[in-house]
Amino acid sequence: MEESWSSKIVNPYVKSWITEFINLATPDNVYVCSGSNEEYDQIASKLVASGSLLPLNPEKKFHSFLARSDARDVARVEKKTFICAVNKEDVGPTNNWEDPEVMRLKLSNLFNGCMKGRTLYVVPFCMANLKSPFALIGIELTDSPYVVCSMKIMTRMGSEVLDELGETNNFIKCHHSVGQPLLNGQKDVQWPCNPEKLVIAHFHDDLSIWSYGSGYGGNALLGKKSVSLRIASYKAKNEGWLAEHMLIIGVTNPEKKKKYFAAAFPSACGKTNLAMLKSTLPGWKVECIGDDIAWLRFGSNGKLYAVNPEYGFFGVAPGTSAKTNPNALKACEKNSIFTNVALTNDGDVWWEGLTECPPANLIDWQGNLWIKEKGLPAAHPNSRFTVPLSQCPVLDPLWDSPEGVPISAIIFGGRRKDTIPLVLESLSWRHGVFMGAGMSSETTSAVEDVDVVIRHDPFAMLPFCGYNMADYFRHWLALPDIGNDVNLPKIFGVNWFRKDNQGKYLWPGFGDNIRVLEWIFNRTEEFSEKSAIRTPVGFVPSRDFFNLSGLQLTNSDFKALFEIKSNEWLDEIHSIKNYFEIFGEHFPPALSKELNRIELELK
Ligand code: GTP
Ligand code: SPV
Ligand code: MN
Repeated sequence: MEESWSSKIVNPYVKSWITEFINLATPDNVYVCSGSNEEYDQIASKLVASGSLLPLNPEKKFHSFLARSDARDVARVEKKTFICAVNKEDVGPTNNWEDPEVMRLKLSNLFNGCMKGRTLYVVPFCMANLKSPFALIGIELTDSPYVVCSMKIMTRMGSEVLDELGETNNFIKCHHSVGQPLLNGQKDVQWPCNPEKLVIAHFHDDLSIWSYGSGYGGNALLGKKSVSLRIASYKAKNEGWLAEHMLIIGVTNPEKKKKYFAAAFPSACGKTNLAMLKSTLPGWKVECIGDDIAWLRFGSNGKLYAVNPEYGFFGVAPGTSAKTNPNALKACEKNSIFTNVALTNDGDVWWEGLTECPPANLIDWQGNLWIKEKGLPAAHPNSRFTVPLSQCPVLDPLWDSPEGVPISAIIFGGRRKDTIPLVLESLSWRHGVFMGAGMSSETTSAVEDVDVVIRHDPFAMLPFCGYNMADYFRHWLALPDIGNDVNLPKIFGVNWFRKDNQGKYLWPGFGDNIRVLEWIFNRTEEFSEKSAIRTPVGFVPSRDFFNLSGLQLTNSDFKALFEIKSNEWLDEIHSIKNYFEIFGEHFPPALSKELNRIELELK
């Protein structure tokens, strides 16, 4: 067994790292992934044979599968996500901290023998184009074949990555186990996991990641949140760039002029939808580069350039329909893995919002006949599709560009029923950073869907910033000093979710969000003095410069969408002020100044 895996690994650092890990986790077999399509099919077939994957009807969803997770393993678990550094201060008040030595001891106990009865897969992957100056190589050691298949879709995975790595030790060490060893020939379950012992740890000292107990999403596909946000943001701070929870789009106007925007919204607040927007305005076009993560660096011309480090979409299924996001539906017609959606009796998938009426004889996400009257959803609210980026019908021609695309606007957004207008433009870079730092968003409790709680989520990075968030604010404030001949993007805020007194959304959203993009586009041009009105909290559109053609929006709705109410904003500022206090001495005074300015102007 040993010869076969070690003959595929020439890099001495990788070899000794794997050897050490084998001694700890004691898998029965070791397999080095080549990343080929044949290999994907072989692993998927094994998962089908064991009942972990269900092949869908190829006439409905070609070469695609349904996975049903354990009901206790359905989403990221923030409470069990840790950043480990010697000083608690380096991690800040928004992260769970653990001492590296304490955590290493805990992990060595957890991982001891954890792969008994299983195969250890060695998954070499690269975030961003292999030839890009942004590229970051990782190797994930995992005992989950579902993770292997997902990593093949979500990252550039396989032998070329090892070739590119050569003999260097410049790679992120990712360790992952579902935490359920199979002892004495014990039979496997459909979705092995160990939720009671779940832990996802990130280390500042060697940038390694250790994830135990979950097979789901960001907990287990370590290239995504763990490498590309938590570890990357920490590296970015030290190296003068940014790793952000942002989509990237190209926007073309009727004159065929094109600009690129990046937008940060918290989880389940509309990134995938905006990333694939189908314009309702003639002549305007949006093309997609990424829907979740952006890495941004200054080019030699002083502009910020962005790449999407990912290779696939891991998108929220519920709510995705021919009306809201036709491009996502097209993307997942083939070569897709669906997790925790419902199954139709002709071997297709279904989720809430896909069609108005659910089809008859649905099997719910847990594999039982769905009974509508019980009032439970057929698909889990966090059910997802995993599809290759290349299948997006509106993929931007520069999606794989090693240098990335120049960003003209950065957009922050959240889900807020009041206070925040449809769109705002920051008054300055510093005010823009304040807008990001002061972001908050509603989280609807997944099942009951009643309690609306607002949580502060700076830059939509609350669960993903790999170091002290206040130092992250400082990093953003310092960007004008990092870029030479600085040509920074303008910063905007958006809110698609403002409601009227009856609790109805004031804004149609989705394809009509192009109207907001149009205004932003035009505001990034030079000729823009008349198109906005200055308020203490930013510029809002002048009515004549905001395109409402073809929309049935009343005067009072327009007013309600854009209104800045001083009483609401004073409450908002008060809440932000209280929140900022958790950061103590790390907090940058520039943001306090900005806050005081707004407060004074509002009074
Ligand atoms: P993550 O993948 O978790 O990071 O989520 P995301 O930010 O990509 O969110 P996504 O685009 O998947 O949207 C989440 C939910 O918001 C879905 O139920 C959408 O239907 C809904 N949504 C997205 N855009 C709009 C909009 O413009 N208006 C309204 N009302 N709902 C929207
Ligand atoms: C998010 O929660 O922001 C996601 C899904 O994109 S996961 O990859 O599971 O983190
Ligand atoms: Mn996300």
